[in-house]
Amino acid sequence: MDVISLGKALQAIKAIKELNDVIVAPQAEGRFPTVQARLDWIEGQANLLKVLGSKSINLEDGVFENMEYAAGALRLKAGKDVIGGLTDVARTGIPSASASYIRDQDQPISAIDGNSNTGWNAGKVDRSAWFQVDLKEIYEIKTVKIISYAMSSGDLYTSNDGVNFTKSVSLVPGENVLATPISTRYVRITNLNTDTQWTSIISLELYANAIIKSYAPVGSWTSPIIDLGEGYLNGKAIEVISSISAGTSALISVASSADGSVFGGFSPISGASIPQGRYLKVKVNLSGPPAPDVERKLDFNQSSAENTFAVDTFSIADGKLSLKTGIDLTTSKATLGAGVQFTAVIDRSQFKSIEKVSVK
Ligand SMILES: [Ca+2]
Repeated sequence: MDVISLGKALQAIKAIKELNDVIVAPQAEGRFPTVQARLDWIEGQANLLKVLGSKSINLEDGVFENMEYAAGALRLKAGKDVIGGLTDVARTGIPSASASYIRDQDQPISAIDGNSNTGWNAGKVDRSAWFQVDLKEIYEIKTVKIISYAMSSGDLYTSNDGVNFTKSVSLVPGENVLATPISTRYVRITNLNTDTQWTSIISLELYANAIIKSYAPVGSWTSPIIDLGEGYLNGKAIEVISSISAGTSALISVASSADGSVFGGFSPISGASIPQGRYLKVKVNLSGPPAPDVERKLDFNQSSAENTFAVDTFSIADGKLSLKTGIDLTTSKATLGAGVQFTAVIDRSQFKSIEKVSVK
């Protein structure tokens, strides 16, 4: 993937070598009075030569830190998906349909456009017609809202491969709150019973918790060592042939070495000026926008690991986290005259004030 290209003298050096081969070759004898004159001429030509090509870097190789190569690009490493609030995931899906006839003005997209004045329409009664949405991810669908011109019932099929579909639930017009969420990537609606009316879907809404992709906030990629060749003269420029996603910052820097072993520090590319050396390494630092906040609810009832708090003698978590207003103390009992004496020790330093002491 040629995202980063080093404009340099490699091709030029090759050309010089070819030039040398020709000029020094036997058929060129006599053109120069001495070998030195011959070499002087070659040197002069080399100075006139311009860069003829470039050397590109394979982004799949190198050292990755919180970055990865995917879909032809360097990107920040994907993290754990963040679960968002309930949303109509059909709206961002890919709609399609099969029917013996579909009216030109009533294409599948119209069923998921959020507009109640438009719809997908098979144009006639067609019980075998189906409408489908590829949600592009597997979602847990909790509620299905379907509006048709005239349906009385329909069937919802699910699939994760878009090929093998299984009947999941029957639908009624309007809102269908599912007893058990349906886990699926593809949703297909068929057997729409529209009696004598056109088989159609004006609106299909599939409510599931949004899945928000998260990525490492920062990362870097360092290229393998780039050898500009034995005849290296000087690096001319580094060109970044790419686009950077909105919200992502990229810093590209270069380190150079004369021997391919000891490299200087990385310097950000500025204009056409790059560190000079036969061997180069390119480093890309990416940083993305802040990860979306995860919605978390804490109920302070010690019911789960996330909800478990270390409470001490004076604090309590029973649906809310609070300080105790009463402390039970261990007492000792002794006979005192005709009655009984209870004794307990209160550590006065633990309390701001003591309102009441009572014996149960
Ligand atoms: Ca619509």
